[in-house]
Parts: sequence; C-alpha cells; structure tokens
Amino acid sequence: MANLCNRREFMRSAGFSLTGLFIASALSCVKSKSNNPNIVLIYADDLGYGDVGCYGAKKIPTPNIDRLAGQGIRFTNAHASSATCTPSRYSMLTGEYAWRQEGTGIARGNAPAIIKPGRQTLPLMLQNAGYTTGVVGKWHLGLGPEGGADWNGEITSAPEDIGFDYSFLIPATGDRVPCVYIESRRVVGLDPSDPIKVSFDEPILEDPTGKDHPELLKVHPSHGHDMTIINGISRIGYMSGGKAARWVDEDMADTITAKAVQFVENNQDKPFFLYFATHDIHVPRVPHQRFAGKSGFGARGDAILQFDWCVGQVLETLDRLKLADNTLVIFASDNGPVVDDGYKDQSVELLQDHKPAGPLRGGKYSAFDAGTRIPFIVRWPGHVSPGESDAPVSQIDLFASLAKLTGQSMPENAGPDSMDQLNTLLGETKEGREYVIEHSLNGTLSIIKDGWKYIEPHKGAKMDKNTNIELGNDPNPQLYNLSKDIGEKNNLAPENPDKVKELSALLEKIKNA
Ligand code: NG6
Ligand code: CA
Repeated sequence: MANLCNRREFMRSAGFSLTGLFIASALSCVKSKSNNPNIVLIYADDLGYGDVGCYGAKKIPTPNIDRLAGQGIRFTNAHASSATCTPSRYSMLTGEYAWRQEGTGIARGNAPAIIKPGRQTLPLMLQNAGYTTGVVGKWHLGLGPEGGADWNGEITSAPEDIGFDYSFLIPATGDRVPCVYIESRRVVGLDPSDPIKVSFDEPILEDPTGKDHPELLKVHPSHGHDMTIINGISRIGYMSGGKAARWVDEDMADTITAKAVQFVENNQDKPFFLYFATHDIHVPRVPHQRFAGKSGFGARGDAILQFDWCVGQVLETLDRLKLADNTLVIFASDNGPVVDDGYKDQSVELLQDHKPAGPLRGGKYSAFDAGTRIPFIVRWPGHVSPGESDAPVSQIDLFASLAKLTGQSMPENAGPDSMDQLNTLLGETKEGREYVIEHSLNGTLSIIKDGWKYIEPHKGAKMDKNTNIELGNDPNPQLYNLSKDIGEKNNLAPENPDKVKELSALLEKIKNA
C-alpha cells in the first residue's frame, strides 16, 4: 500500500481502480502518513571525493554507486560538517555544529553517549513524523551514561534513547575496542561467563597486544593500533573477555548489510528511516575474500569494491520490494580520504594513479577541502530529476530539510545550525546554502561563500606525519578562489584583504551565534 501513496501511483490507481480501492488507498495514506517517502541514508566512512567512478575514479569499479548517481543528483560541492567521524555524525544527527560543544572530538571506544537522551535529533523528529527508525553499522557517538556503557548488561543512553527504534551497532570504529556488535542495547552473542572488560588507559593484558606479540598479527600497524589483538589485528584500546561475541572483520560488511536489508524487509509496509553507516572504507581494511586482492589497489581499493557491493544490496532490496520509487536515498561520507590510517595494508604501495581526493587538496583531518567535501547523491525516482548540482550543500542541513520534507516543524532549540535546504537537495534550485562551514581535526574552521574559501589562521602542524596529509593550518589567513582553483593552490589572502575581512567577520558572527 505504501506505493499507492506515491502521488503518481496514487493518481494511476485512482484512474484505473474501483471507487472502493480508491477510498481504501486514500484512507491508508491518511492513517499511516505514508505519503512521506521512506528515507535511506547510506553513510560511508572515509570515502573520498575521488574514490568512486561517478566522481572520476577510473580503475576501481563502483557500478552500484554509479547507478545511484545516474538515477539521482550528483552533488559536486557537498560537505560533511567535520573532517573526522564523531563530530561529523554529531552535527548531522543534532543539527548543531560539533565545534560548539566540548567532548565531540574522535570518541574513544568506551566514551559515554555524546548525544544525551532528551536531545532533539534527526531520528527523533522522523519518529514523531510516524517513521520507524533504525541505525545499522558504525555509531562512534559514545554509549552509556557517564562512566561508559555496561557491556555485560543493558546499554542505556543508546540510540534507542535519542530516536532510533532499532539499532545494530559497531560501537565505535573497526579499529577500536570493544570489537563486538550491539543489537537493541545488548552485545550480540555474549557468554555471561566470559564478561567483557574495556580500557583505554590502564592496559588489560589478559589478551596479547600487537606491541608485544607482532608475530600473532595478520595486519601490522604503521602507527598506533598496537594494543589488544582481536582476530589477528591489533586495535586502539584494551579488551578482554567476550570471546564468543567478537566480530570477524572479514564478515563485517556481510553482517551489517544483512541487518540493513532485514530492517527494510521488516518495515516495508510503513514509512521507515534507515541510517546505514558502513565500516568501509575505514581501517582496518580486511574485506571478505570475495573482495580481498581483487581491486589491484591494495586493501583500500578492495574495501571500495566491498562498500559498493553493500550499496548494491540495499538498492536491490528496494527494487525487489518495489520500494525504490517511494524511497529517498541519500548517499554520503563522514569525512574525506586517508590512505595510511594506521595499518600496513598495501594501500600506499598499490595506490598507483588512483586519487582518493580527486582534484582536492588535503584529506581526512584537513582544513583543505578534501577533509569535508565528499561524494553526495540524492535519489528519489519521480521526484528528483537525475542530473548534477554544484550547489553548496552541508550535512548539517539534513535535519531541517527532512523535517520540511515530512511536514514537521523544527521543535524549539532543535538543530540550531540546520537550515531547510530541501529544494536544493531535491534539485529544484541550485542556489544552496549561503555559506558552508568546514571543521578540521585540530579545530580550524573555514568558510566557503560565493566560491571563495577562507581558512582561519591556526598555529597547528602543517602536515600530519602519520598519515602524510596536509592539515591546512597556517598561522596566517588563507583565501582560495575555489571556482577557479579547486585544488587550493594559490593563497589569495595577501592581495584580497577586503574578502578576508568579510569572510572572517562572517565566520566570527556564526561562531558567536
Ligand atoms: C585516529 C586513529 C585513526 C582513526 C581515527 C578515527 C591513530 C594513530 N589514528 O586517532 O586510525 O581511527 O582516529 O577515524 O590512532 S574516524 O573516521 O572514526 O574519525
Ligand atoms: Ca570517518
């Protein structure tokens, strides 16, 4: 019945069917509010602007993502709110820039919930709009009350407390303990006689570490990542117990994709919101043997193949269940690309001419554009005309824009930085946001407006030695004309003091808002 509520389908059914059916479908629309489309947000991890075919990658095939782009709008100037995971996700789900709040940097694996119960969130708004809401995959926004989650009991201050009806989680990241899944507040497959302990301070040395036992490793760290070994891979943080519950990295994409597909199947008759946040293509990159060694570009290339497969599974499910026409699919990444993010996985050696950031400068962590400018695709057949948009877009606006889409007014104090950009997202205008704010690892803020980008002065390191990424810091102001210089090569600040003044003043105003 959901499909009948799509306007076109509805008209067709009205024209061809009996009056009874017409009335039944009309009533059903009122009752379930199902003229709101389903919403699927596919959120990649560390996928760069140049990593997929439809954004210019030539040799790593991504047919499913390319198909999505062909059927939707491919945005060329869309941004995550930050250049790392936790603040990006915080901003997207709350509609508040993470840099306004302490404690929103890259979260430890045992961090307490960063978005506290009681907050207005994007999923809560959709729940109020009648959606069944689910999150599957990477969380990395902390779990549990102050002091952290009870890994051996029921996890409170979980996604269920901020608007999700269902959750199946990688609690933090693939490279951080605890390396177990959590489904609906409980660790999956936990044997109570083998309780989980997690520490990010004092070592727990019940299990071997990568530092002391490199001979046990199947992937070796290049920097950090030398603590507890799980599944032959040493991680960030210490963990003991929970042996039966530990994940197998090679199966992770299959496991979470199956859960995402199941969520769609279970909720096909009502409006649903699925936030599918993949582990790929974050480290450790240990794809299934179907993909391992298949790209010719090392583990990072293989992870892109695997990620594209995950996307394909979700799209096929929508097709199979005849939901595609009534589902708004949004595809994005949480931050830009990194090649060596802590493991020797051949991604550097086999990178060849692949350009993870495409024409952009910098990468994950950076104030340069590759930090936050990401692939961003919106598909809604019959409502969104396929094409391309260079409108300035920020993920901070998903909250207010989806509220508009679903007929919800933003509650007071909700999403203070989120603006309704629905018309831009649906391709009705290419105007986009008046300005876009970027936020780097070390907190440098930048602002893009009218094709110009201003990076505020920062005394931080210019280069991240571990990842070999230019962080974009400079003690002097930087100004780039992105419309002519997308690679941020020519700093025009010295000869354009007025522009610098205008943009720095606007940035200050937004900071103090
Ligand atoms: C860094 C990790 C990196 C990655 C990142 C978070 C080290 C040396 N580096 O601190 O490997 O885990 O945090 O990535 O530990 S994110 O995409 O989740 O933000
Ligand atoms: Ca990330």
